[in-house]
Amino acid sequence: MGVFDRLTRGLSRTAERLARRFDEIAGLAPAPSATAPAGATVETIEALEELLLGADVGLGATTRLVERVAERTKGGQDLRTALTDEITSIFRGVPDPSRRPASGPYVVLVVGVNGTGKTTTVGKLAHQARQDGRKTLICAADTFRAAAVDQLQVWATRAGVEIVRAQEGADAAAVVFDALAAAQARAIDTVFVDTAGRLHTRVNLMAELEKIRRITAKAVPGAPHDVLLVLDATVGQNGLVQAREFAAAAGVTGVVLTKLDGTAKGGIAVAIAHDLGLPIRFVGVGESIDDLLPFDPGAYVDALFTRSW
Ligand SMILES: Nc1nc2c(ncn2[C@@H]2O[C@H](COP(=O)(O)OP(=O)(O)O)[C@@H](O)[C@H]2O)c(=O)[nH]1
Ligand SMILES: [Mg+2]
Repeated sequence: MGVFDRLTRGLSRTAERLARRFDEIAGLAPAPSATAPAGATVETIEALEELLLGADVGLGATTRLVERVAERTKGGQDLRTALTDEITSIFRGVPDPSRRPASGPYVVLVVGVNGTGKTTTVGKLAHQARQDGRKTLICAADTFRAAAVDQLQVWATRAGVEIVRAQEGADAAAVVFDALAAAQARAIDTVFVDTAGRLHTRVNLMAELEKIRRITAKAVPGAPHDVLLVLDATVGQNGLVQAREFAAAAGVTGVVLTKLDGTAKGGIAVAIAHDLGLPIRFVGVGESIDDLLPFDPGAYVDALFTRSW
């Protein structure tokens, strides 16, 4: 199955909720004619607003979308084109700060609260990197729970990549330093660091992530090249609150939106781009090793709106 088909399948719950109702709403909007002037009616716009909020697009993005869609339909554009264009432009308006180093390892920190899918995502990313022919290492910096290191070990074996791990309770930043030293000594191309999602307090966690960042920069100048925040799509708008906190402490450069397959509220992707100004880099559409897809705004919008039902 191609990437687009897999995205479509992953988004099917959201699409079902959105597309059917959208078709009804679009059906309410009369085509402009000599007697009926162009422009969606107030009822149509209100129904659209309700639909977007229900799909977790969020208040800010929804307000922008309905205003612009109303304008465009006044100009004679059809509702579907207006909406899909405007959603795509929200994604395209977000700068992507990620960069690959000219030399030395490309270092990616993976952060986020417990249960969002960090460890799974590190496994999937490592698998992709290895498939692309990169020499890949993963680092188990979630030292808070022994089970977390064991879980990452399983993914390392599955993906066929090296792992640097330490004992439970070891200093996470020290493990990262060791991993980066090993990566440089072994001419590794890509390093993914799995971090803790919970410590004794949230303040401790943020302090630890800051320390990991500092150590990373010390070990590999210019690193981390990416800090990926893993957000669980099923959590909805609460994810945005988490995201702001992590973005401030960890210098997040992009988002991985997981569990899109398990929610009808995949509109959260739009809220992330609009409210946080962060690019969505990958989406998780299942628990298997290849259930991670690069995020493409056009494909996302197509998967949601341009299917025939
Ligand atoms: N359906 C689905 N489940 C996922 C996805 N990503 C992760 N999971 C599941 O979410 C749970 C928590 O994942 P884990 O990687 O341990 O989260 P962590 O605590 O952030 O490291 C596990 O049961 C994963 O299999 C996804 O994209 N789709
Ligand atoms: Mg984990």
